Amino acid sequence: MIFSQTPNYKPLTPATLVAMLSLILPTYNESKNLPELLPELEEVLRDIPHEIIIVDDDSPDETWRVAQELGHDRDDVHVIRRVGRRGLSSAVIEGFLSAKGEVLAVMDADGQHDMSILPKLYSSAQSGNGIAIGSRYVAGGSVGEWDERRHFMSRVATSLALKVCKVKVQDPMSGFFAVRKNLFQSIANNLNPKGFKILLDLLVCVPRSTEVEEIPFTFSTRLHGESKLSRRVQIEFLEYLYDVTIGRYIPLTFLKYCIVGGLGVFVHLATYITASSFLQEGDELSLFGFRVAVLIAIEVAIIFNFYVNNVWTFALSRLKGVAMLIGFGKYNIACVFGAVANYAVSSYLFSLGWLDIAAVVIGAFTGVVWNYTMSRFFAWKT
Ligand SMILES: Nc1nc2c(ncn2[C@@H]2O[C@H](COP(=O)(O)OP(=O)(O)OP(=O)(O)O)[C@@H](O)[C@H]2O)c(=O)[nH]1
Ligand SMILES: [Mg+2]
Repeated sequence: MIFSQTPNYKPLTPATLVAMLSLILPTYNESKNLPELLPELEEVLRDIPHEIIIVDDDSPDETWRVAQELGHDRDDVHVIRRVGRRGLSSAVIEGFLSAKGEVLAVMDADGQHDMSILPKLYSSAQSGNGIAIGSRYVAGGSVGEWDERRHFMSRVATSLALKVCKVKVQDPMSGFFAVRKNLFQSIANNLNPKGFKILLDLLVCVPRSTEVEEIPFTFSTRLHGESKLSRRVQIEFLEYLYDVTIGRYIPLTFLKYCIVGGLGVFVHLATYITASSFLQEGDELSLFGFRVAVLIAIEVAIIFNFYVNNVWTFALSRLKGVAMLIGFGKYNIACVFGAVANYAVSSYLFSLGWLDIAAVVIGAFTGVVWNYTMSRFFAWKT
Protein backbone atom coordinates (compact mmCIF):
# COMPACT_ATOMS: atom_id res chain seq x y z
CA MET A 1 0.00 0.00 0.00
CA ILE A 2 1.56 3.28 -1.05
CA PHE A 3 1.17 5.73 1.75
CA SER A 4 1.67 9.45 1.43
CA GLN A 5 1.46 11.66 4.46
CA THR A 6 1.62 15.07 2.90
CA PRO A 7 -1.49 15.96 0.98
CA ASN A 8 -0.67 16.05 -2.72
CA TYR A 9 -4.18 16.19 -4.08
CA LYS A 10 -4.59 18.00 -7.33
CA PRO A 11 -6.59 21.24 -7.18
CA LEU A 12 -9.92 21.08 -8.96
CA THR A 13 -9.66 22.12 -12.58
CA PRO A 14 -12.21 21.71 -15.36
CA ALA A 15 -10.25 18.67 -16.57
CA THR A 16 -10.63 16.85 -13.27
CA LEU A 17 -14.27 17.76 -12.79
CA VAL A 18 -15.66 14.97 -14.86
CA ALA A 19 -16.44 12.25 -12.39
CA MET A 20 -19.58 12.39 -10.35
CA LEU A 21 -19.29 12.25 -6.57
CA SER A 22 -21.76 10.16 -4.58
CA LEU A 23 -21.65 11.20 -0.94
CA ILE A 24 -23.20 8.78 1.53
CA LEU A 25 -24.52 10.11 4.83
CA PRO A 26 -25.36 7.20 7.14
CA THR A 27 -27.89 8.34 9.72
CA TYR A 28 -29.48 7.10 12.89
CA ASN A 29 -31.36 9.72 14.90
CA GLU A 30 -29.76 12.70 13.18
CA SER A 31 -32.99 14.64 12.44
CA LYS A 32 -31.68 17.82 14.11
CA ASN A 33 -28.36 17.74 12.25
CA LEU A 34 -29.52 17.26 8.67
CA PRO A 35 -31.25 20.67 8.36
CA GLU A 36 -27.91 22.32 9.20
CA LEU A 37 -25.74 19.95 7.19
CA LEU A 38 -27.51 19.75 3.85
CA PRO A 39 -27.49 23.50 2.96
CA GLU A 40 -23.80 23.69 3.91
CA LEU A 41 -23.04 20.66 1.74
CA GLU A 42 -24.82 22.27 -1.18
CA GLU A 43 -22.41 25.16 -0.88
CA VAL A 44 -19.28 23.01 -0.49
CA LEU A 45 -20.16 20.73 -3.42
CA ARG A 46 -21.26 23.62 -5.66
CA ASP A 47 -18.56 22.95 -8.28
CA ILE A 48 -18.68 19.16 -8.21
CA PRO A 49 -21.25 17.04 -10.04
CA HIS A 50 -22.69 15.11 -7.13
CA GLU A 51 -25.49 13.25 -5.42
CA ILE A 52 -26.07 12.88 -1.68
CA ILE A 53 -27.48 9.57 -0.49
CA ILE A 54 -28.83 9.50 3.04
CA VAL A 55 -29.06 5.94 4.33
CA ASP A 56 -31.25 5.89 7.41
CA ASP A 57 -32.06 2.81 9.49
CA ASP A 58 -35.67 3.77 10.18
CA SER A 59 -34.61 6.15 12.97
CA PRO A 60 -37.16 6.57 15.78
CA ASP A 61 -36.73 10.35 15.48
CA GLU A 62 -37.82 10.03 11.82
CA THR A 63 -34.57 11.29 10.31
CA TRP A 64 -35.71 9.65 7.06
CA ARG A 65 -38.80 11.89 6.97
CA VAL A 66 -36.74 15.02 7.63
CA ALA A 67 -34.33 13.92 4.89
CA GLN A 68 -37.18 13.33 2.44
CA GLU A 69 -38.61 16.78 3.19
CA LEU A 70 -35.22 18.48 2.83
CA GLY A 71 -34.59 16.64 -0.43
CA HIS A 72 -38.05 17.20 -1.85
CA ASP A 73 -37.03 20.04 -4.16
CA ARG A 74 -33.46 18.88 -4.72
CA ASP A 75 -32.49 16.47 -7.49
CA ASP A 76 -29.18 15.71 -5.81
CA VAL A 77 -30.60 14.31 -2.56
CA HIS A 78 -31.79 10.70 -2.28
CA VAL A 79 -32.99 8.85 0.79
CA ILE A 80 -32.79 5.14 1.51
CA ARG A 81 -34.90 4.13 4.50
CA ARG A 82 -33.90 0.66 5.68
CA VAL A 83 -36.48 -1.16 7.74
CA GLY A 84 -35.60 -3.86 10.27
CA ARG A 85 -31.84 -3.42 9.90
CA ARG A 86 -29.11 -1.61 11.81
CA GLY A 87 -25.44 -0.96 11.25
CA LEU A 88 -23.16 1.80 10.05
CA SER A 89 -20.94 -0.34 7.79
CA SER A 90 -23.84 -2.12 6.13
CA ALA A 91 -25.60 1.25 5.60
CA VAL A 92 -22.49 2.65 3.89
CA ILE A 93 -22.08 -0.45 1.71
CA GLU A 94 -25.72 -0.22 0.70
CA GLY A 95 -25.31 3.47 -0.14
CA PHE A 96 -22.19 2.76 -2.20
CA LEU A 97 -23.95 -0.05 -4.07
CA SER A 98 -26.80 2.23 -5.07
CA ALA A 99 -24.58 5.18 -6.03
CA LYS A 100 -24.33 6.58 -9.55
CA GLY A 101 -21.02 8.39 -9.13
CA GLU A 102 -17.55 7.21 -10.12
CA VAL A 103 -16.19 8.56 -6.84
CA LEU A 104 -17.86 7.40 -3.62
CA ALA A 105 -17.47 9.19 -0.32
CA VAL A 106 -18.85 8.84 3.18
CA MET A 107 -19.22 11.41 5.93
CA ASP A 108 -20.89 11.32 9.38
CA ALA A 109 -24.12 13.25 9.56
CA ASP A 110 -23.46 14.78 12.97
CA GLY A 111 -21.19 17.67 11.96
CA GLN A 112 -17.98 16.11 13.32
CA HIS A 113 -16.34 15.80 9.91
CA ASP A 114 -14.99 18.96 8.32
CA MET A 115 -16.89 19.04 5.05
CA SER A 116 -14.58 21.72 3.63
CA ILE A 117 -12.04 18.97 2.77
CA LEU A 118 -14.60 17.05 0.68
CA PRO A 119 -13.36 18.56 -2.61
CA LYS A 120 -9.82 17.48 -1.68
CA LEU A 121 -10.97 13.94 -0.89
CA TYR A 122 -12.88 13.85 -4.15
CA SER A 123 -9.99 15.19 -6.17
CA SER A 124 -7.48 12.85 -4.54
CA ALA A 125 -9.59 9.70 -4.98
CA GLN A 126 -10.40 10.68 -8.54
CA SER A 127 -6.93 11.58 -9.71
CA GLY A 128 -5.07 8.89 -7.77
CA ASN A 129 -6.27 5.38 -8.21
CA GLY A 130 -7.56 4.57 -4.82
CA ILE A 131 -8.64 5.91 -1.48
CA ALA A 132 -8.47 9.33 0.16
CA ILE A 133 -8.94 9.48 3.93
CA GLY A 134 -10.00 12.41 6.08
CA SER A 135 -7.37 11.84 8.75
CA ARG A 136 -7.15 13.01 12.35
CA TYR A 137 -3.71 11.57 12.87
CA VAL A 138 -1.51 13.01 10.12
CA ALA A 139 0.30 16.32 10.53
CA GLY A 140 -2.24 19.11 10.51
CA GLY A 141 -5.08 16.88 11.71
CA SER A 142 -6.44 16.57 15.22
CA VAL A 143 -9.08 14.82 17.31
CA GLY A 144 -10.28 18.19 18.64
CA GLU A 145 -11.85 18.25 22.07
CA TRP A 146 -11.96 14.60 23.04
CA ASP A 147 -11.67 13.74 26.72
CA GLU A 148 -8.83 11.47 27.90
CA ARG A 149 -11.04 8.34 27.95
CA ARG A 150 -12.19 8.72 24.36
CA HIS A 151 -8.67 9.58 23.29
CA PHE A 152 -7.36 6.44 24.96
CA MET A 153 -10.06 4.22 23.39
CA SER A 154 -9.29 5.60 19.95
CA ARG A 155 -5.53 5.11 20.39
CA VAL A 156 -6.00 1.50 21.50
CA ALA A 157 -8.43 0.74 18.65
CA THR A 158 -6.15 2.39 16.08
CA SER A 159 -3.00 0.60 17.18
CA LEU A 160 -4.84 -2.75 17.39
CA ALA A 161 -6.18 -2.19 13.88
CA LEU A 162 -2.73 -1.31 12.54
CA LYS A 163 -1.00 -4.26 14.19
CA VAL A 164 -3.63 -6.92 13.54
CA CYS A 165 -4.68 -5.85 10.05
CA LYS A 166 -1.24 -4.65 8.92
CA VAL A 167 -2.55 -1.58 7.10
CA LYS A 168 -0.18 1.33 6.67
CA VAL A 169 -2.24 4.45 7.30
CA GLN A 170 -2.43 6.70 10.34
CA ASP A 171 -6.21 6.80 10.74
CA PRO A 172 -7.74 3.49 9.64
CA MET A 173 -10.78 4.05 11.89
CA SER A 174 -11.86 7.26 10.19
CA GLY A 175 -15.44 7.37 8.98
CA PHE A 176 -14.62 10.10 6.47
CA PHE A 177 -13.14 8.97 3.15
CA ALA A 178 -13.54 8.72 -0.60
CA VAL A 179 -12.88 5.76 -2.87
CA ARG A 180 -13.10 5.15 -6.59
CA LYS A 181 -16.19 3.18 -7.45
CA ASN A 182 -14.36 0.59 -9.58
CA LEU A 183 -12.03 -0.17 -6.68
CA PHE A 184 -14.97 -0.52 -4.28
CA GLN A 185 -16.85 -2.75 -6.71
CA SER A 186 -13.89 -5.04 -7.17
CA ILE A 187 -13.87 -5.94 -3.47
CA ALA A 188 -17.54 -5.36 -2.51
CA ASN A 189 -18.21 -9.09 -2.13
CA ASN A 190 -15.43 -9.47 0.43
CA LEU A 191 -16.53 -6.68 2.76
CA ASN A 192 -17.72 -7.44 6.27
CA PRO A 193 -20.91 -5.48 7.01
CA LYS A 194 -20.61 -5.77 10.80
CA GLY A 195 -20.00 -2.74 13.00
CA PHE A 196 -18.47 0.70 12.36
CA LYS A 197 -15.09 -0.05 10.73
CA ILE A 198 -15.90 0.15 7.05
CA LEU A 199 -12.69 2.00 6.11
CA LEU A 200 -10.47 -0.51 7.92
CA ASP A 201 -12.24 -3.35 6.15
CA LEU A 202 -11.81 -1.62 2.80
CA LEU A 203 -8.08 -1.18 3.47
CA VAL A 204 -7.80 -4.87 4.40
CA CYS A 205 -9.56 -5.97 1.20
CA VAL A 206 -7.99 -3.70 -1.45
CA PRO A 207 -4.82 -4.79 -3.29
CA ARG A 208 -1.62 -3.88 -1.41
CA SER A 209 -0.56 -1.62 -4.30
CA THR A 210 -3.58 0.67 -3.81
CA GLU A 211 -2.68 4.34 -3.45
CA VAL A 212 -3.92 5.84 -0.20
CA GLU A 213 -3.66 9.50 0.67
CA GLU A 214 -4.50 10.98 4.07
CA ILE A 215 -5.82 14.52 4.17
CA PRO A 216 -5.76 16.17 7.59
CA PHE A 217 -8.80 17.61 9.32
CA THR A 218 -9.83 18.49 12.85
CA PHE A 219 -12.58 16.37 14.37
CA SER A 220 -15.35 18.56 15.81
CA THR A 221 -17.91 17.92 18.50
CA ARG A 222 -21.32 16.58 17.58
CA LEU A 223 -23.86 19.29 16.68
CA HIS A 224 -26.94 17.62 18.21
CA GLY A 225 -27.94 14.19 19.45
CA GLU A 226 -26.02 11.31 20.93
CA SER A 227 -23.15 9.07 19.85
CA LYS A 228 -24.03 5.55 18.66
CA LEU A 229 -20.58 4.21 19.45
CA SER A 230 -21.98 1.73 21.97
CA ARG A 231 -20.35 -1.10 23.90
CA ARG A 232 -21.86 -3.44 21.33
CA VAL A 233 -20.09 -1.59 18.50
CA GLN A 234 -16.81 -1.90 20.43
CA ILE A 235 -17.32 -5.67 20.81
CA GLU A 236 -18.13 -5.91 17.11
CA PHE A 237 -14.79 -4.26 16.41
CA LEU A 238 -12.95 -6.92 18.44
CA GLU A 239 -14.96 -9.60 16.65
CA TYR A 240 -13.93 -8.07 13.35
CA LEU A 241 -10.24 -8.30 14.33
CA TYR A 242 -10.82 -11.97 15.16
CA ASP A 243 -12.63 -12.53 11.83
CA VAL A 244 -9.73 -11.21 9.75
CA THR A 245 -7.10 -13.23 11.62
CA ILE A 246 -7.89 -16.52 13.42
CA GLY A 247 -11.45 -16.38 12.06
CA ARG A 248 -10.15 -17.24 8.59
CA TYR A 249 -9.44 -20.72 9.97
CA ILE A 250 -11.85 -21.08 12.90
CA PRO A 251 -15.08 -19.17 12.24
CA LEU A 252 -16.21 -17.01 15.15
CA THR A 253 -19.64 -18.66 15.30
CA PHE A 254 -18.00 -22.07 15.69
CA LEU A 255 -15.74 -20.79 18.47
CA LYS A 256 -18.72 -19.20 20.23
CA TYR A 257 -20.72 -22.40 19.81
CA CYS A 258 -17.93 -24.37 21.49
CA ILE A 259 -17.66 -21.83 24.34
CA VAL A 260 -21.42 -22.02 24.92
CA GLY A 261 -21.25 -25.85 24.80
CA GLY A 262 -18.45 -25.78 27.42
CA LEU A 263 -20.42 -23.43 29.67
CA GLY A 264 -23.45 -25.67 29.13
CA VAL A 265 -21.56 -28.53 30.82
CA PHE A 266 -21.09 -26.33 33.92
CA VAL A 267 -24.77 -25.35 33.87
CA HIS A 268 -25.66 -29.04 33.57
CA LEU A 269 -23.49 -29.91 36.56
CA ALA A 270 -24.71 -27.00 38.71
CA THR A 271 -28.34 -27.85 37.95
CA TYR A 272 -27.74 -31.51 38.75
CA ILE A 273 -26.17 -30.61 42.14
CA THR A 274 -29.11 -28.34 43.00
CA ALA A 275 -31.82 -30.77 41.81
CA SER A 276 -30.23 -33.83 43.44
CA SER A 277 -30.01 -32.02 46.79
CA PHE A 278 -33.84 -31.79 46.76
CA LEU A 279 -34.30 -35.40 45.67
CA GLN A 280 -32.03 -36.97 48.28
CA GLU A 281 -33.58 -39.02 51.06
CA GLY A 282 -31.28 -38.40 54.01
CA ASP A 283 -27.80 -38.72 52.53
CA GLU A 284 -28.93 -41.26 49.95
CA LEU A 285 -29.82 -40.58 46.32
CA SER A 286 -31.81 -43.37 44.67
CA LEU A 287 -31.28 -44.35 41.03
CA PHE A 288 -34.73 -42.87 40.30
CA GLY A 289 -33.81 -39.58 42.06
CA PHE A 290 -30.51 -39.50 40.16
CA ARG A 291 -32.29 -40.01 36.81
CA VAL A 292 -34.83 -37.25 37.54
CA ALA A 293 -32.01 -34.84 38.53
CA VAL A 294 -30.08 -35.69 35.33
CA LEU A 295 -33.17 -35.13 33.15
CA ILE A 296 -33.79 -31.73 34.80
CA ALA A 297 -30.10 -30.83 34.30
CA ILE A 298 -30.21 -31.86 30.64
CA GLU A 299 -33.24 -29.68 29.90
CA VAL A 300 -31.86 -26.67 31.81
CA ALA A 301 -28.57 -26.98 29.87
CA ILE A 302 -30.53 -27.18 26.59
CA ILE A 303 -32.48 -24.02 27.53
CA PHE A 304 -29.23 -22.26 28.50
CA ASN A 305 -27.43 -23.30 25.30
CA PHE A 306 -30.34 -22.28 23.12
CA TYR A 307 -30.74 -18.90 24.82
CA VAL A 308 -27.04 -17.96 24.74
CA ASN A 309 -26.53 -19.21 21.19
CA ASN A 310 -29.58 -17.24 20.10
CA VAL A 311 -28.53 -13.92 21.68
CA TRP A 312 -24.76 -14.27 21.23
CA THR A 313 -23.50 -16.91 18.77
CA PHE A 314 -26.17 -16.22 16.18
CA ALA A 315 -26.98 -12.64 17.25
CA LEU A 316 -27.17 -11.49 13.64
CA SER A 317 -29.99 -13.90 12.86
CA ARG A 318 -31.49 -13.85 16.35
CA LEU A 319 -34.92 -15.47 16.64
CA LYS A 320 -37.69 -13.57 18.37
CA GLY A 321 -41.30 -14.23 19.45
CA VAL A 322 -43.01 -17.21 17.81
CA ALA A 323 -39.95 -17.91 15.61
CA MET A 324 -37.93 -18.28 18.81
CA LEU A 325 -40.41 -20.80 20.26
CA ILE A 326 -40.37 -22.81 17.02
CA GLY A 327 -36.56 -22.60 16.94
CA PHE A 328 -36.44 -23.81 20.56
CA GLY A 329 -38.64 -26.79 19.66
CA LYS A 330 -36.35 -27.70 16.75
CA TYR A 331 -33.28 -27.26 18.93
CA ASN A 332 -34.74 -29.73 21.46
CA ILE A 333 -35.32 -32.25 18.67
CA ALA A 334 -31.76 -31.76 17.43
CA CYS A 335 -30.49 -32.41 20.97
CA VAL A 336 -32.54 -35.57 21.56
CA PHE A 337 -29.86 -38.10 20.61
CA GLY A 338 -27.15 -36.34 22.60
CA ALA A 339 -29.53 -36.11 25.56
CA VAL A 340 -30.36 -39.83 25.38
CA ALA A 341 -26.65 -40.71 25.20
CA ASN A 342 -25.98 -38.42 28.17
CA TYR A 343 -28.85 -39.88 30.20
CA ALA A 344 -27.99 -43.52 29.37
CA VAL A 345 -24.27 -43.24 30.14
CA SER A 346 -24.64 -41.30 33.40
CA SER A 347 -27.44 -43.63 34.64
CA TYR A 348 -25.38 -46.70 33.78
CA LEU A 349 -22.26 -45.40 35.55
CA PHE A 350 -24.32 -44.37 38.61
CA SER A 351 -25.96 -47.82 38.75
CA LEU A 352 -22.44 -49.33 38.75
CA GLY A 353 -21.73 -47.37 41.92
CA TRP A 354 -19.72 -44.46 40.44
CA LEU A 355 -19.66 -41.17 42.30
CA ASP A 356 -22.72 -39.25 41.00
CA ILE A 357 -20.77 -36.09 40.00
CA ALA A 358 -18.31 -38.18 37.93
CA ALA A 359 -21.23 -40.01 36.25
CA VAL A 360 -22.92 -36.67 35.44
CA VAL A 361 -19.76 -35.09 33.97
CA ILE A 362 -18.92 -38.14 31.83
CA GLY A 363 -22.56 -38.33 30.70
CA ALA A 364 -22.50 -34.65 29.70
CA PHE A 365 -19.32 -35.06 27.64
CA THR A 366 -20.73 -38.20 26.02
CA GLY A 367 -23.72 -36.09 24.92
CA VAL A 368 -21.43 -33.41 23.47
CA VAL A 369 -19.26 -35.95 21.60
CA TRP A 370 -22.35 -37.81 20.39
CA ASN A 371 -23.92 -34.61 19.02
CA TYR A 372 -20.67 -33.65 17.32
CA THR A 373 -20.14 -37.13 15.80
CA MET A 374 -23.71 -37.37 14.53
CA SER A 375 -23.48 -33.88 12.98
CA ARG A 376 -20.15 -34.75 11.42
CA PHE A 377 -21.36 -38.03 9.88
CA PHE A 378 -24.86 -37.02 8.86
CA ALA A 379 -25.28 -33.26 8.54
CA TRP A 380 -21.83 -32.03 7.42
CA LYS A 381 -20.47 -35.28 6.04
CA THR A 382 -18.49 -33.72 3.19
N1 LIG B 1 -27.73 4.04 8.97
C1 LIG B 1 -27.05 3.98 10.15
N2 LIG B 1 -26.27 4.99 10.51
C2 LIG B 1 -25.64 4.91 11.70
C3 LIG B 1 -25.76 3.79 12.56
N3 LIG B 1 -25.00 4.01 13.67
C4 LIG B 1 -24.44 5.20 13.50
N4 LIG B 1 -24.82 5.77 12.32
C5 LIG B 1 -24.42 7.06 11.75
O1 LIG B 1 -23.03 7.00 11.54
C6 LIG B 1 -22.42 8.24 11.84
C7 LIG B 1 -21.37 8.04 12.93
O2 LIG B 1 -21.99 7.64 14.13
P1 LIG B 1 -21.60 8.31 15.52
O3 LIG B 1 -22.56 7.88 16.56
O4 LIG B 1 -21.47 9.78 15.34
O5 LIG B 1 -20.21 7.63 15.82
P2 LIG B 1 -18.79 8.28 16.00
O6 LIG B 1 -18.69 9.58 15.26
O7 LIG B 1 -17.80 7.23 15.65
O8 LIG B 1 -18.74 8.50 17.54
P3 LIG B 1 -18.82 9.89 18.33
O9 LIG B 1 -17.48 10.55 18.12
O10 LIG B 1 -19.05 9.48 19.73
O11 LIG B 1 -19.94 10.68 17.73
C8 LIG B 1 -23.56 9.17 12.24
O12 LIG B 1 -23.97 9.88 11.11
C9 LIG B 1 -24.64 8.20 12.70
O13 LIG B 1 -25.94 8.73 12.58
C10 LIG B 1 -26.62 2.73 12.14
O14 LIG B 1 -26.80 1.73 12.82
N5 LIG B 1 -27.23 2.88 10.93
MG1 LIG C 1 -20.02 11.08 15.48
